[in-house]
Amino acid sequence: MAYPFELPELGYNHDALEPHIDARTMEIHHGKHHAGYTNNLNAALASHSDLHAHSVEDLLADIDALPESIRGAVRNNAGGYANHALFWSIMTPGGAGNPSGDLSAAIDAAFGSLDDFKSKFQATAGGQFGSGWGWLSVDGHGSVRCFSTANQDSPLMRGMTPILGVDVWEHAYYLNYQNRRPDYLSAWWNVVNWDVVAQLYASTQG
Ligand code: MN3
Repeated sequence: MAYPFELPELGYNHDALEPHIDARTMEIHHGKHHAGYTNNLNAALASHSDLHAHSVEDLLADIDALPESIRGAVRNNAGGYANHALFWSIMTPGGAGNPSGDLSAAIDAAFGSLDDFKSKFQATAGGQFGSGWGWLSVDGHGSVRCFSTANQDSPLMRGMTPILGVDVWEHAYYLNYQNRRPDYLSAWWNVVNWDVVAQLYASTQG
């Protein structure tokens, strides 16, 4: 996937994640916010044909190599493009599966147990000041790491591969939860597609 980037399909209806994420939030989030990042990313790259073959992952992993004139725009909008594409893909109506096999072992090794990971993840994402994301990412040694990033910054900018991410920008939850970010994060586990997360983890293991 490279320039021109296209808004990915959701893969489910706007109301499919209710009651945990409401249909209106999904409409605006996907159709306006994600579409905006997509359009702005393409606009930033339009006159830089030397970058048109690059994947969004490559752009983010090598962000410091980009021309200064577009670096900020690509950081924000390639991040927004990739983060949301992952976010939609790791959710499914009613959720799916539970960590098992290698992913389960990696989570246990890093955090002690799945419940301990969930607690840390919720505290980390809940504690991100202002807008950003909470992540489970795989580092260069194949270990899983939990941290948050500000704005649309991607774990790819730190040399890590995100496999689970939650959007904690207010646009992701405000209509339904207002200021109650912790309630949104607690409910969010109900729509996580662990089967996809496990596939993403497996794809990082040479
Ligand atoms: Mn968002």
